Amino acid sequence: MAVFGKVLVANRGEIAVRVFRTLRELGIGTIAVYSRPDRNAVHVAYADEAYLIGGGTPAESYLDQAAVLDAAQRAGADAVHPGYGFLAENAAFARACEERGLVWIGPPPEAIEAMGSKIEARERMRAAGVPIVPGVTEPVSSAQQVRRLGDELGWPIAIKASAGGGGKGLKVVREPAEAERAFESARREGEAYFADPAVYVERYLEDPRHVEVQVLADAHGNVIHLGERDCTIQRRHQKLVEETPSPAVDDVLRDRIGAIAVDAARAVGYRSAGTLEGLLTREGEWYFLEMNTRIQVEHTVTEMATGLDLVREQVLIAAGEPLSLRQEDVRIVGHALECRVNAEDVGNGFLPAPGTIATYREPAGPGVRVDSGVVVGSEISALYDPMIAKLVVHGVDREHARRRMLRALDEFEIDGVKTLVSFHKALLTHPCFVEAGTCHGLVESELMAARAAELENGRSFSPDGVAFGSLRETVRSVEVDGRRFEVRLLRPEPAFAELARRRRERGRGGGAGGAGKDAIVSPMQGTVLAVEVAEGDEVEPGQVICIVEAMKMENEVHAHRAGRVTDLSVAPGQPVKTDQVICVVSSD
Ligand code: MV4
Repeated sequence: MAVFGKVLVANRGEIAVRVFRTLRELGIGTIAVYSRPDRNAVHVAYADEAYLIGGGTPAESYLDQAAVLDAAQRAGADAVHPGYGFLAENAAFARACEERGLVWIGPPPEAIEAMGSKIEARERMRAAGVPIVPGVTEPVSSAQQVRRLGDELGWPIAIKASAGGGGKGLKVVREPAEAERAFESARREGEAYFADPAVYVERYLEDPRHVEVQVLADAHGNVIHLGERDCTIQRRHQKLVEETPSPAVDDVLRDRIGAIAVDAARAVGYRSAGTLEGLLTREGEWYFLEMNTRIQVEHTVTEMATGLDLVREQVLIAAGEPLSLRQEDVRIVGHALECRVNAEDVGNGFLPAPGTIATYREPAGPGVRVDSGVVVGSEISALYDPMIAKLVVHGVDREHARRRMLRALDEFEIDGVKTLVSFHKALLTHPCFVEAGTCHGLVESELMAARAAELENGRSFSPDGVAFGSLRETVRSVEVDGRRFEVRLLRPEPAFAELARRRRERGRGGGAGGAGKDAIVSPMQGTVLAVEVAEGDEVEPGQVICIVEAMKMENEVHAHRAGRVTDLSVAPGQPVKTDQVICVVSSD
């Protein structure tokens, strides 16, 4: 007998398909919901039944609680799985499900709430004996208080939005003089995006690794951990590559942070799958950052290394079953790596690159898993997250997994939209990744963008193994006398420094004649929030020119040199495009 008759998945894309697959294995009927632009989406075709939701805009559909609940009722669903994003960490929605007699496949609403406020989460964790990053467990109310805390904790410090999470609203404050602006900016962001201006302060840890622990808790008091995931490779707090085990965690440290995570889950009465995010310092200290009360994008690496199905555990836990294994039965085997294949333009600051998928061929073979929700003809819409697929591999050790990933990336064929496939080839062949460094700054470097552009038409493997910075390889098919040959063209590759310089010059040059490399351009499409200089001002290198808001984050645009501000062409409230000239800084 199946534990539920039918389950509705309140989500779209790869995670909806991912959850449906497990439901089907469990003999449970699958119900999809979809927005108008998603009528032809893969998750809709996969499910047994599908319901159109959202009278509002398509972007709001999957957030329309009443519409989702109505669909559940119409379909006769027994339970709701929220996936990640959208309503996954919405305590009110979890309660609304339960009030309508629908089982919520997730944690108790009280646990979602406790962890949703990052300040409350810090206080709860501190009280439970969980190590938190040194700092406050109450809201900070003035810039003066920020300065005092900086003197107390030691500079630099981090200001974070209490309702933010995942680094949204994070401000690094290097010295007292920066406190005022960072404090105001963090509060503004909190208020604008989360309707909560509360901020808190932590010591800023330099060059940490992002190490998170997966936990499972059932309704019978059993709590276990499934080891850690290392998500250090990120860009603007978006994870790009995840792996398990962490190259920086040994068995002793794993037991220690695992036990901390289990204590933390117990302290909030947790149930279901959850993740304790933390920072690991070079000294081997692990500090709690926040808890994600949902299934995460990167849960797949843990599945590969443990052989478990985390969604299956979630469903069975929600049905009241005990965990399928005990802590001593958990085995972490080999090494798993995940690359997020987003429709993004690396050459243009990782801007989402919507479009229609024209060619699509997924890699396969030993140790390869692809979780996706697209086919040829699928529309990658600007309305939703640009992730096309997650490419996950498993190998006997990290180097095996890395090479397997490169092989799989070489097999992945996607046309019609720009993707991160070449970027991942560039990153995984870079010595910093090979040596398991933190690679801070590398991801956003010109070098990575240049290398990714080169790899766009070539393979990451050369006959001599990993090619990096020597010969550039392109493969061409030719036919000679009725026989087909693959010809490998090997040409010397220009030095990175030179390539990077040329890219930079191209990027800046576009504007008005004469402005040339003295022009300050917007690094992204967004809205100008504040202009910190006036026409004619003398500025120092690094001084803030203006603040551009894009994708719920404030970004400072800096002067690249000392000089005088002229041709200032933006004002607060005004939209700006990528590479649009903001002003010119020239020395007379
Ligand atoms: C930090 C930090 C340093 N000190 N907090 C928060 C959410 C996550 N996405 C990144 N976050 C950070 N929080 C304090 N007190 C540095 C980061 C951070 C980071 C951490 C690990 C690996 C990569 C990172 C990239 C940017 C910021």
